[in-house]
Amino acid sequence: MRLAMVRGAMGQSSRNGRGFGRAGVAAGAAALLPGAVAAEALLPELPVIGQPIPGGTGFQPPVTSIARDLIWLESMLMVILTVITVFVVGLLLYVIVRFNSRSNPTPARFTHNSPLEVTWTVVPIIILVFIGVFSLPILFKQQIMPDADITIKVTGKQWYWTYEYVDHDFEFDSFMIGSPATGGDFTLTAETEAQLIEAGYAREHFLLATDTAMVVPTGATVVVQVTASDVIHAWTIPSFGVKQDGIPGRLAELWFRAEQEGIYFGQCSELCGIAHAYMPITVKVVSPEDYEGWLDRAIATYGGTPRNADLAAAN
Ligand SMILES: [Cu+2]
Repeated sequence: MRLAMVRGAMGQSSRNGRGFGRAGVAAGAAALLPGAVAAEALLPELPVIGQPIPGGTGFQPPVTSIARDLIWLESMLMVILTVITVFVVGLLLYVIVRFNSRSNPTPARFTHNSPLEVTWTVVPIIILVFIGVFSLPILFKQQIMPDADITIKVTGKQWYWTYEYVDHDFEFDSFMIGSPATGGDFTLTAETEAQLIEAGYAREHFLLATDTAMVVPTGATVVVQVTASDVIHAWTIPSFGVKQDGIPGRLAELWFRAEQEGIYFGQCSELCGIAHAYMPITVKVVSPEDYEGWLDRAIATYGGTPRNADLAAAN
């Protein structure tokens, strides 16, 4: 386990054109990657919308049609299951009071009641069909991939995420701010807090904010291919209503179309080892213009294929 952690923290040194060992730059905000800062620094300040709140029990604000569908379905199911629960508890109470040995000393001896048996078979079937009529279209909407405007391959690793913008041939890693890769030790030190603020987050975003974020524009259909390189991880953004296991050797897909600019957090949702709690997910949803600017800077920073290369190849 220890070996794996060291590898996770140090194995990035020569990738993505960053020619320095990460574990070596453990000092202050400088530990945040210059490349990452260059690509993201020029983005406008964004409100944090998708984050957990202390004591919260509801859903995070939905910003995709998938998330709204899920919340609607959950509310509808809650009504059905409340009615059923109240009905069953009422029946139990009625039986306890009306048919105990004191109030009903001589019990009836019959064993079958065909109309009753048909009813308790048919009514649940009707309830399940009714639920299926609403839940199956929502399930198919999630699972049938629309044509993608942007395709991003996400790979879960012990314990960070790699985002590959496959349309432009570049990738970058995303580490939690405060993890060893950013010079931290998984605790909220003054240094980590300074890094959070430097990167545009606040103290409360410790354990959620990452050094680099996945950046997508509003209104675009984003297809995310989720996989893993070592053990099973799971990629999720609650505000988007998406969650998908990343399984080594398999490529699963999810999609979303985010409607509101802002910062959205998620966390690895499959127990994946000792630092499972320290591989959060940050997605920045920006305007299409800001996305274009970020994309150009990211291509330059991470060594992707410049966008005019497609035109040149076509000529
Ligand atoms: Cu994980």
